[in-house]
Amino acid sequence: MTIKTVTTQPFTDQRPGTSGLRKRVDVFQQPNYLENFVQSVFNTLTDRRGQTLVIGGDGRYYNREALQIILRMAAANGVGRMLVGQGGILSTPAVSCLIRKYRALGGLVLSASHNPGGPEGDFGIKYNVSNGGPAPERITEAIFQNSLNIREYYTLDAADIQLDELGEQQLGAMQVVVVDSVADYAELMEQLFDFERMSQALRSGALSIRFDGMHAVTGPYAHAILEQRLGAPAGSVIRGTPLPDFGGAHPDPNLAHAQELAALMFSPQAPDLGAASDGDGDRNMILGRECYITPSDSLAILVANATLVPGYAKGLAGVARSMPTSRAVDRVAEQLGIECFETPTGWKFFGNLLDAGRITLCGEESFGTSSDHVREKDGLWAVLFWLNILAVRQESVSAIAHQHWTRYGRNFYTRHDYEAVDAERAQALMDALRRRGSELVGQRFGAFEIEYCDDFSYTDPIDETVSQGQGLRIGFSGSGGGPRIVYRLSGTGTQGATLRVYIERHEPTPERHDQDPQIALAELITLSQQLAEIEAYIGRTAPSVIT
Ligand code: G16
Repeated sequence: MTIKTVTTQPFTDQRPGTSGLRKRVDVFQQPNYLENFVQSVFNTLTDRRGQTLVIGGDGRYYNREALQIILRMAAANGVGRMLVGQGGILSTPAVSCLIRKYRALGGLVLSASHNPGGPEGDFGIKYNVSNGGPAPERITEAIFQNSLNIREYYTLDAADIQLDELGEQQLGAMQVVVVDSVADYAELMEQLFDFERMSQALRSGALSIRFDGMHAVTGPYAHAILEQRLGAPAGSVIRGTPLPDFGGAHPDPNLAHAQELAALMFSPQAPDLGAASDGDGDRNMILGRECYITPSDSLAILVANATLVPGYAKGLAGVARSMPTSRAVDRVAEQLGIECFETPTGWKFFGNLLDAGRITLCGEESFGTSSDHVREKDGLWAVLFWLNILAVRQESVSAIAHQHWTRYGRNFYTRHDYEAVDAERAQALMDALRRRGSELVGQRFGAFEIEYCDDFSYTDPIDETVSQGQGLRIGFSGSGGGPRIVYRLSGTGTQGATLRVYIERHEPTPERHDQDPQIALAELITLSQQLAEIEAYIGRTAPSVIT
């Protein structure tokens, strides 16, 4: 088979964001757009010849076409072997698992995560390195620089690979192995969790679960693990078939987009545990009967209960959270006497700490939690972790959360997103707030006095890479770290800009733990709008999404 060299022109907008390159489908469908980015990845991988790569996606619209294009280009670029998920399907944590297990050079994830799919929706591509985690900034930046100068790409004149047939096929000199999308991942889960105990509880009816696959990638994983291996009754997994447009819904596991599940969990028919995962299976949402657990609290509770789970029975080396995530986990780490790191938003920032064995569990407010078993956040892992805790403690999710808050206090937390706003206006808002930072310190607003205002900068403790401009933090004086408001512009949106405002305050008094967070945080929410002059800059009087 002959290798074809195709002449191309650079696109100027291929800088990866928080998690790879995400654009609207029609942007990716422009002639040479995907090819340019993929060739830029291969050009950056100077040691790719003869190596193994993993590839799979969340099944969204354009997944299969993109896969065939990338496979041909991989063969033309000298890759030795490609492991592909059957039907082109692999969840993000499964890609991470396969890269590690088969010692691959890296992998490509085709997904725009929780963003909507379909011809009018979004598509995305992300490169993961040999530890199984997202490429660090120095690599994504090298890919971007390459994309600005690209003049040609390489491909093969070859027929499509049969993506649905398990086993080996040949594409030019490259071997393509279509692998079972679920098997290796399920095996890894069995090593970490007490499957026997969970299975007994689920089969006897002592424990019940409803898992919402949101018509995205985790459906097949959840059917196989929760229903077939653990014996949860059929129907425990809803919306379990991946669809190219996710059934027309947002595959975003939060109360706004998993409405059927949320309604069930606040009804008399609620099972013990309700959970959902996103487009590519790395996010999770946890609910109990009449009880929603914020991702920040979920991380803190998993850390506090980790030794109940076989894979973590020896205890944790340390933990980490992204900066805007609530500080609930910090309190648990302090009591356990382990290190707690604060990193910028983006899973890639946990990679070095995990590789160095400094942390075992980590998480983010954006519905992401995971451990050192892979180098991605892992939705189903978090659900199994909760199931394992419930099977051991035999208490409700709500009781576990309330006991946790009684011991550590409750970090009331909310995130207000102002989506699809004018990008220049949003940047102007951030610049103005940054400029005013020093004059705000010491000012009092009602009961709140500003103690610090800074632009978060992170120095990686392992390789000392510095990442600046990671979000504006306004901290108020008070006990338990003091209330806090954080402002950031999202790095994953595809339309205009999204302003994220994260609001948090610690409440030590148990009698006040049952308040609605929007009420418990009402004054700070108003203050967050005033301090940044949100209406004046972006013309919005209320957020588009509240989580
Ligand atoms: C990605 C990243 C996460 C990040 C999230 C939100 O998640 O992997 O680390 O927290 O985006 O980022 P931003 O606030 O910049 O939009 P996912 O699930 O979208 O891949």
